Amino acid sequence: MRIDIISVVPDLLASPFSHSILKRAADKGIAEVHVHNLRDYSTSKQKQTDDYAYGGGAGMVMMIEPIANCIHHLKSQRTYDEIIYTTPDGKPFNQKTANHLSLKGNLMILCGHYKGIDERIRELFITMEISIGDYVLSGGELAAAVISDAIIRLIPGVLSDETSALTDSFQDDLLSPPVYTRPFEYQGLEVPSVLLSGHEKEIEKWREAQAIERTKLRRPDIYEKFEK
Ligand code: 6GU
Repeated sequence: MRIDIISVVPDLLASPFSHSILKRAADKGIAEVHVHNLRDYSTSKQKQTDDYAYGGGAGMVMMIEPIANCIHHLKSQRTYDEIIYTTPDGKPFNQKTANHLSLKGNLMILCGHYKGIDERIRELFITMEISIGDYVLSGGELAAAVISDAIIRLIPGVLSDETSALTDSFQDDLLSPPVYTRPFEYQGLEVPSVLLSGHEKEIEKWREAQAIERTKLRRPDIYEKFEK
């Protein structure tokens, strides 16, 4: 997979992809992320990328030209499965969307900023608009990093234990059960004895019951779907 991210603050996106699982995915050649500085695609002298909003009001709007230039440039080099725009008014991102996108070959993500982007960019180029939650971020970069992380870790070969993405919270509409490591006892709290029993079937049953209990308690909205 290849993900191209377009941003006015590309430095914000350097770190998330140079560590741990995402770095390993890149080193193995499974998923490459390329960040593009929108300013490089501005043709104005001051490398302008935003302008005043028609109709007035506070906040600048990202201009069509630099974005269109950048998207045209990238599209001339390969075909994109989706051109995603990160925005608080997008479709709420979830595990189902992550699963769907993890099967794609080339993705482009345009990071929103300021008061937004000229509506015509959305009409002409964007195929998918994503929000990562009901709150407002100062820019779409962190959202793009979140989305990319959620997608890339699902690609076969990225996680060392191939099965571990399948047991994630949400993957079967349940939250994950609690986990423990050494020491056996800490401040009087002991590890549940079933986990030391060696009975694989019993352990599996316990984990399932804990997952159900936890989901019921913490996320009744998700539990409702699981019950059906
Ligand atoms: Cl995708 N972008 C911004 N700027 N804010 C958000 C968001 C995205 N998702 C939730 N809040």
